[in-house]
Amino acid sequence: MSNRFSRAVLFAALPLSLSVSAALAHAVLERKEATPNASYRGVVQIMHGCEGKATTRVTVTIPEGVIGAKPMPKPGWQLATTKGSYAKAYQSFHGKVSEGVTAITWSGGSVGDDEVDEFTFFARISDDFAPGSTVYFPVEQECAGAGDKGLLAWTQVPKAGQNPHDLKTPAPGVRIVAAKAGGQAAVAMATPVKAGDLTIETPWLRATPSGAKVAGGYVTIANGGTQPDKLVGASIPQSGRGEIHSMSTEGGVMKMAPVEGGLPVPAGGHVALKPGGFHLMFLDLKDGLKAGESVQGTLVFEHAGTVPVTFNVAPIGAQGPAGASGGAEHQH
Ligand SMILES: [Cu+2]
Repeated sequence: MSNRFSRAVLFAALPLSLSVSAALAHAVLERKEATPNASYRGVVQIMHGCEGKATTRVTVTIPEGVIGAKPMPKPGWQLATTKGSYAKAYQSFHGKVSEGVTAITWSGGSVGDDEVDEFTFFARISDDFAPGSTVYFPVEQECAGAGDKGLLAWTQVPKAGQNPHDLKTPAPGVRIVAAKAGGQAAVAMATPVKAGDLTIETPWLRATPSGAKVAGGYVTIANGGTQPDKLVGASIPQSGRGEIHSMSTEGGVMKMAPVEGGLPVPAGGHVALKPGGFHLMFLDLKDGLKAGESVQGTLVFEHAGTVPVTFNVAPIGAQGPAGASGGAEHQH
């Protein structure tokens, strides 16, 4: 695609109020959405040079909360990385990480003003980013021989309430979206937790709308032993009180009620807490639950005692845990 053609397309597509330079001069990221707790393939696209001169250096800054960044080498370009400490430790596949690559530079090559090129890195978006937020990757672009016009800093981040289109040199942004249930970017399924004879599978919570005071929780508990047990309680830090509820339909109206004396987990059997049936109900919510988060909580059993579990938070209204395969869902 020639530069002339791309300009014509951009002019047709953009509102007239945009300044020509801001509209045409972006360094952009190819993928504009990412999921917390998942890897992200960042592709910085350089759409043209500076003042007609070729681009000879591209530097991308890896923001706090984006971890384990690794650049892809590029033939004809030298690669350099800056490493540093993160502001805090983040959970990764192999335990906590507290340092890593904070900037990547490709230099020594050339992208003509009438050419486009791409610079790729991989990184992991930590769960510090909530769905709905935007993470910015500032980019510096340098063109040899363009004098003081030869450095373009795509580093401006909109302030709260500011229209990103008002920025002259905006940093490329990536919108954080919740993992889709069943989607390939979904939160990794937690491995089942063993507690004595009990196996606790896929504890999950439903995200709450802002201001909500209650949240539903779901889990499947299997009992491989010869003694029955009972689920008698549950807790998460965001809630003042956890209860176990049943749900039934009476005269066409859904009713739920606390399960008196605990929910039996029969010897050699299992009990499934799921939308429309038995569920955990977390009351007196102090904080909302956001999709994509994981929440450390507990389940309390009459015999197995208090068992720590990690609840994954699925989107508002979800009928199953994030990352569940379709076959895991039962209709009722
Ligand atoms: Cu309930």
